[in-house]
Amino acid sequence: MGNFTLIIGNKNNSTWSLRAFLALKHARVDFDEIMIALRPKLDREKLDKLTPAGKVPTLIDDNDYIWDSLAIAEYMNDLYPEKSFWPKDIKTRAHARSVSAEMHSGFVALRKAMPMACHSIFECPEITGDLKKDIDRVKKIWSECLSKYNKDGPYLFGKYSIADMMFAPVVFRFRSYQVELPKSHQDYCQLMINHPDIKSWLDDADPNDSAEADK
Ligand SMILES: N[C@@H](CCC(=O)N[C@@H](CS)C(=O)NCC(=O)O)C(=O)O
Repeated sequence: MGNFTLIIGNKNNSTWSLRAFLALKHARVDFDEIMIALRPKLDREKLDKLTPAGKVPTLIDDNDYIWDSLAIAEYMNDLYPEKSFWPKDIKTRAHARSVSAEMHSGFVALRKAMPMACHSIFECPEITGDLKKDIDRVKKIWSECLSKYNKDGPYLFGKYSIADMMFAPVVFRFRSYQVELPKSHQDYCQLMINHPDIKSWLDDADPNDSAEADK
């Protein structure tokens, strides 16, 4: 089923592309990739030519386009429900959807202050104001999830799910900017970095793609 092409940005930097890539990997489908440079200079012409919304990620399935990371993850869930993209329990699933939607629509200060560069290590910026609020909120979500669902497994909702995919770029941000974390969060970050699907993304990410775009 499916003849998939995933259009993505530079693997070292494109957080939204990483999430969609993880959804396709979790579905265990074959797919081609088209990479559009976001850094150091955005290839606007190619992006607008190949994607309906002028953004990555965009999935092409035969002649149909699905854009936006969460829509792509949901599409994989619809096509392959047996792959357990979301927790089975209805209340746990509602919780997982809530934190995923929160990640998808918020955390602007975190995104701005700590752009992803998977392979890089930077000095930690001063953690105050909205950045502190965002980091504290991620920590609260992780603490609640990891303590509530740890009987089912080591991921946020026990088994690996779309919620982990949505937070994967945060794992890299925390590592790159050396954010201090409690032991349970450090263990979660290490577990994510060791996940084979995340490793395969990292292996292809070019460390020379910097976090900052050319001005
Ligand atoms: N909410 C969208 C965000 C997509 C997005 O902003 N992608 C960035 C790259 S990570 C992009 O295409 N930027 C190019 C632009 O905005 O011109 C999603 O979840 O997929």
